[in-house]
Formats: sequence, C-alpha cells, structure tokens
Amino acid sequence: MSATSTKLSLTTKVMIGMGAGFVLGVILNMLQIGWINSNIVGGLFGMVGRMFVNALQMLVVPLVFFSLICGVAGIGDIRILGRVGGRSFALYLLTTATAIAVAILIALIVAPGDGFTIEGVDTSGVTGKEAPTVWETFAAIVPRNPVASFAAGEMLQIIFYTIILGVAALMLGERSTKFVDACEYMNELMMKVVEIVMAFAPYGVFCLIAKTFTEQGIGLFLPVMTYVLVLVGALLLHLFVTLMFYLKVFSGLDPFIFMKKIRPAQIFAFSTASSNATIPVTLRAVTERMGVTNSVASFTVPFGATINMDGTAIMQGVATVFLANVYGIDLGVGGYLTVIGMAVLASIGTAGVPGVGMVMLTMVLGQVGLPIEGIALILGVDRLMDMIRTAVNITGDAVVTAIVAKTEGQIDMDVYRDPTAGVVID
Ligand code: DAS
Repeated sequence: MSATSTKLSLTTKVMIGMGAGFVLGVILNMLQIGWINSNIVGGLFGMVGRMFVNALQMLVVPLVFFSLICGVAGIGDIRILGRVGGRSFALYLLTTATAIAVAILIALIVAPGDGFTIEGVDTSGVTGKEAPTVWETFAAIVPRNPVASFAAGEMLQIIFYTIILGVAALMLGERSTKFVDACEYMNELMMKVVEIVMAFAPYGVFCLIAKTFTEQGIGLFLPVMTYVLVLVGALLLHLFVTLMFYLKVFSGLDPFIFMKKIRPAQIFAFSTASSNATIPVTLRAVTERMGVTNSVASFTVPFGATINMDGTAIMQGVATVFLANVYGIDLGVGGYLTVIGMAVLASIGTAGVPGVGMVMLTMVLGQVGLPIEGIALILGVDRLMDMIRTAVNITGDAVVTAIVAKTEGQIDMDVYRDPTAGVVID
C-alpha cells in the first residue's frame, strides 16, 4: 500500500477521537471514579479541550479580517458586493424562518411536554436576558470603536468595518496594491496557522467529547426524551431535507456532493459547539473543497456564523412548545408568530459561541410570557443539543454561501465535482 493510503486522513482521526471520547466518557460517567473524573477528565481533558477551542477562536478575527479585505478587493465591483450581501442576508433570514416554522409545526403535532411533571425540579436561578429591539440590533452593527470591537471579537462590527475599509481600498485603486498584496500574504499565513491548529484536532476533539459525556452521561436524557427526540428530528429534517431542497432549487448544485464536502466543518462544529470557532474550517471547506471564490466566502461565512443560526432557531421553536405544554399555557398563532420573529431577530444579534442558544431562548420565552425558569428542565441536555445544532448552523452558512457563489458565477464547478479537491482536514 502506498504511504499516503496507509496514512489515516485527519477527518478519520478526528472521527476516531470523537468515538473514543464518547465511549470513555459514558464508561467514566457510569463508574464515577472521583479522582479520575475530577483530575484526569475535569483537569487534563478540560485543559486540552479548552486550549483547542481557544486555538480555533484565536484564528477567527485575523482570518476574517484579512480574507474579507482580499474578498472585497477581489470582487472589485461594489455593486457585486451589494448583491452578495443582499442575497446572503435574504437567504439567511429565509432559512432561519423556515427552520423555526417547521420545528414549531412538528412540535405542535408531537406535543412534547404534555403530561410532564416538574415537581422536585430546581428551576430557581435561571434569569432572563432583555431582547434588543430591531433598531438596537441594526444600530449596534456600526462600531463606535473598531479597535474595541476587534479586541472583543464582535463579528458583525468587525465585518462591517472591514467591508468599509475594503471599499475604501477599492476607491484608492492602484495605490492600494501594496496593502491588498500584504493582506493576501497575511491571509495565506493565517491559513497555514489553521493547518497547524488542525494537526491537534484529534486530541482536542477527543478531550472535548470525553469531558462532555463523563459529566453528562446519557441518563440526563431520559426525563426529557420527547423534547430531545423532537428536537433532533427537526434538526435532521432541516439538515437533510430543507437545506438540501433550497440548495438544489436555488443553485442546482448536487446535494450529495455538498454534504460530503462540508463534513469536516460539521465535525468541528459538533466538537466545539461554536460556529465562530469553526469559521476557519468552514471557509476552507467551501473554498478549497467546493471551489467557491474567497471573494464570496470571506463575507458569507463569517456573516453567516454570526447572524444565521437555523439549528438554534429550531431549538427555540421546540423548547417553546415543550415549555408551553409543561406549564399548560396556550400561546396561540400570534404567540408562535412572535416566537418566529424573535428567534430570527435574536440570531442576528448574537455570536456563534457555545451555549448562546440558551441565552437567546430566555429572550424568546420572555417575549411570549413563558416562565424563563422552565429552561432549567432542558439545560442538562443542552450541551449535546448545542453540538448538533451548531453543526446545522454552519451547514446553513455553507448552503447560502454555495447558492450565492453559484448565482454570481463565483464557484469553480470542476473543483466542486472533484471528490479529491481541497485539503481541509483530510
Ligand atoms: N453554539 C452556537 C453556535 O456556535 C449555537 C447555539 O448555542 O445554539 O452556533
């Protein structure tokens, strides 16, 4: 066998890391060996897992900045930039609204939470977060202090400021050549840093998964099993049916090729439960494996990681129906339309980081008058649910990226069809 064929692909190693982490986690959760669970798992595995997620997040701001400057300079024409921005924004809203509407419909039919008794469940200590108004959300996009926004990793503000900078560079024409060349070099440099970080992926993913399942086990799922089954069902329906339907209808691209090529990014999103941390992998998956130009991907991927959260919206829809049933409250059509509007708005204003869905859920529940403390019932299973919905979130980002690229003629179809194209984590 040739050297390359005996060398396991990085994706395979990451999958092995995930599997080993899951098995070890479930065993340690059952054995409950105090010293091991606290020092080895909580200590060592927790440290390695946190370092890996930090390393991914460390890449995001410089990578988004340099790739977006190159992307804007590469598009060259401000009108195309406007079309890419407008189309991706409209498609992100469409996929998120579809996601939550279908999720609520499924949940209303299955009715999770009916007959659920909450006696003895400690629901104290869950506090809500005020929902921003539409105007506040959009006003906040313009950064008062770009340096502070870069330092804080505020993605919407970073994207806005970088686009303005890129457009200004376009307006300076030839005089921007050196600046754009430097950004192109920095973008390539950042992609090399991505490769270095990816080399540690199998170990980082193993530790993240082992820690999650050592702490959670699988017993937590039994009391809220109907909620978990309806949520996972709605997530998988959106992933394999709704998103693939939109991909085929709006771009004509082959969904089977797409799902194979986006898999590395889905694995990272699942392992890290962070759309933002997965940006470097999503970017490489759509450019090097699918042939999307950096001009489109450098905008639509970080933009989507920030404002587009189909999986999260699905969770909010199912959780709202579950809690309305638990507390015996009938929200009515108006109530569910409010939930849909709130979930779409909340997803625009929040970054793709672990657990942000639960924060957004408090906004949605508060808006429709459901007891926010009910979140305590589903908090226990939320880490695993977050991992699955984050994989759905980045898939939605990549689908819209592919649609916009195809409709703008910014995708190399030879690369898209080439099964060996691109080295993301393979
Ligand atoms: N973890 C979030 C993300 O990164 C999703 C969520 O919390 O619902 O997209």
